[in-house]
Amino acid sequence: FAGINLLSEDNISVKAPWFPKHASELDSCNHLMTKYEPELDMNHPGFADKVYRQRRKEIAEIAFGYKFGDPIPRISYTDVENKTWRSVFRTVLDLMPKHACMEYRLVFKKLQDEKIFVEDRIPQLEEMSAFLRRNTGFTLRPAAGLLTARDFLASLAFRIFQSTQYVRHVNSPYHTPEPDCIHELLGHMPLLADPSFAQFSQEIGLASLGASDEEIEKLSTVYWFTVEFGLCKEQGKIKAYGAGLLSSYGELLHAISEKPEHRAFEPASTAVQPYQDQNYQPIYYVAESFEDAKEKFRRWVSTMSRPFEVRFNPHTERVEVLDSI
Ligand code: TIH
Ligand code: FE2
Repeated sequence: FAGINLLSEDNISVKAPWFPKHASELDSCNHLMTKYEPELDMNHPGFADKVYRQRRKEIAEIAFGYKFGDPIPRISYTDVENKTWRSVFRTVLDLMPKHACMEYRLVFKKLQDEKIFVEDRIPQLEEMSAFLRRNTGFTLRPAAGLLTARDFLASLAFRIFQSTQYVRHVNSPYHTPEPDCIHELLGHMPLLADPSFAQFSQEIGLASLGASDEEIEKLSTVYWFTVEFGLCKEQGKIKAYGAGLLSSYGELLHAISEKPEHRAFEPASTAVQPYQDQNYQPIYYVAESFEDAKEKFRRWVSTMSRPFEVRFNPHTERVEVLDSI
């Protein structure tokens, strides 16, 4: 290992913005963006619904009080919340066989076999976290809402996914501009249990540690067009793997229709493409496969400016910082 040295905290901070070195430091990576909140956004379907806003507050408190290592408190979901879940769950069951990628379909089946995915109740984050842990080592921690890109991406470096726990408003089951637990559970969780995809997610996270603001913006754009809204090829057909498509009946049908533009995934150009976060995307990027996306991503990341390398040590749950040669 000639030329590779572990960097001390003092040396890192001269070279880059602060970032968490141990999974427990994610306790301070929970800064929220104030976008699409029912309290602030008049167009939010929950804006005029006092009961809904109160419920959101109650659930947010759990995330604010959460500390690394705590079990995720269970939520007793109401009949209305479970009903919203059921409507979305049924549309996924309906569309998935034809339009979701194979990796998603496989894990979905596993989740049904283990009775974690059933139509009449919302799965608890704690049971989902245990499922992910035994499949890829990913775990969950509760988030109060939409986090800053820097905080959200940092957690992925530790194979930790910050997940909301509240439920979208019953009046907009098939598309919402903000994440909610239906989106996290039906959109993200199945693929986080796939080894290749879990690796890709963690690599985006690792690349974000200590990155400049401009690089964080690029990485979150890549994340947006892959993990959230990615399409991929499977035996000549276009399939969905993006979580925002799999949790939104409305957008999935739009994405695979003739209406939007489909482009080949190419990190350097994808990273600078402005995106739509209030409505359906006008452009989607198509990956050849997860493996191909990962390889292209790695090549692109190696052109970034960070003057050191990082690697995750799963035994200590610590990120080690190496001086690059
Ligand atoms: N639009 C998605 C849905 O309706 O399920 C949720 C989100 C995806 C990405 C950001 S918010
Ligand atoms: Fe998401």
